[in-house]
Amino acid sequence: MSHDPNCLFCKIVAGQIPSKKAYEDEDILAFHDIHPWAPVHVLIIPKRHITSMVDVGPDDAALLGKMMAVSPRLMKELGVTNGYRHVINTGRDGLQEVMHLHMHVMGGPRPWLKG
Ligand code: DGP
Repeated sequence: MSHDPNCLFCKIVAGQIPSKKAYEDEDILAFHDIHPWAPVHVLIIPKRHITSMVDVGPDDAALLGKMMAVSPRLMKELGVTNGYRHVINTGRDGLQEVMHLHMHVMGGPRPWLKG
C-alpha cells in the first residue's frame, strides 16, 4: 500500500488526522468533507496514494469502479433519497486542491430547487 507521509488524505487514511468516516474497506475510505457544498458531502478516496486521475491506468479500473459502486449504498445510508452528484477535480486547472485522488459525492435537500 503506497503512502505519502506528506499527503493530507494519506494522513487521514492512517488516522493521523481525524475525520468523520462514512464507509471503509480494505481499498477505499469515505469521509465527510470539512467544507461541505451540500447537506451531505462525502469524499471517497483510494487508501493507496494516487495523486489524481492523471495517474489512473487500466489496472485501477476495479478500484475506480468500487469507488463509484459504493456511493448509492452510502448515500442511502446517509438519508439521501432524491439524487446526488459525483465530482472529481483533476489537476490545477481542474480545481483540484488536495493531491490525493478523491471523488466528491454531494446530495441532500436543496430547498431552493423548484418541483
Ligand atoms: P478538491 O478541490 O477537489 O481538491 O477538494 C478537496 C476537498 O477536501 C475540499 O472540498 C475540502 C476537503 N478537505 C480539505 N482538507 C480536509 C480535511 O482535513 N478533512 C476533511 N474531512 N476534508 C478536507
